Amino acid sequence: MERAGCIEMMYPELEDKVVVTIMGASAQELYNLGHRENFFYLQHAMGLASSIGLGLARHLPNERVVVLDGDGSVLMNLGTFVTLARYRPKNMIHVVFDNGSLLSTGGFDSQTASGMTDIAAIARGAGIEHVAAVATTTDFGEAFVEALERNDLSVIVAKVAAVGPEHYGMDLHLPENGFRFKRWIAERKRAGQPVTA
Ligand SMILES: Cc1ncc(C[n+]2csc(CCOP(=O)(O)OP(=O)(O)O)c2C)c(N)n1
Repeated sequence: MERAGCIEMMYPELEDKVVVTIMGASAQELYNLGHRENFFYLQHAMGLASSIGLGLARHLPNERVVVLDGDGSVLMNLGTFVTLARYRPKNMIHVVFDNGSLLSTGGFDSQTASGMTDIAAIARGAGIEHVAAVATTTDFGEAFVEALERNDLSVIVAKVAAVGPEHYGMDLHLPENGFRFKRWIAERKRAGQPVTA
């Protein structure tokens, strides 16, 4: 299974969600489908997409937050699962694309390539109840639909091939993306989403 196909499958559902991605290939593959103002591509801060997602989910309880993460990134911030389990944001879906690789910076193996490290097991062990481990596009689609229907924190660990986009390059730098993303959230609030902060 390829991540690009999974993201393409998710794309129509992401229209009205608060979306945070890691940098590199995941960001590029989503961007290539067509940027939307509700997409935030977290550059540089490797590992922290789910932490930002958690903050957004708690701040915006009436929005659904979808985080697109990678194995290398999540391995740099394993404590995130413990914090997610503790706060259990019902409105957050955390997708970890596990390609066993640090693909965006040259394709070096990550620790999951060894077969020893099981990210889904780590998430379960941290106390997260709804964790799906999938390896086919059909199972991914089903897990994502179930997560959308569930009113609870969901983690999906998707085993994908270590392949990425042919070209990297987004005409949207971090500050501009950040300002526009913030504005999208503010406009949603003005349009009637209750504010809790
Ligand atoms: C703290 C830190 N270390 C290293 C990097 C460089 N870096 C950017 S993306 C990346 C690989 C990310 O791997 P993964 O999350 O598995 O996603 P993939 O690239 O495989 O899609 C690395 C090492 C960084 N941005 N920040």
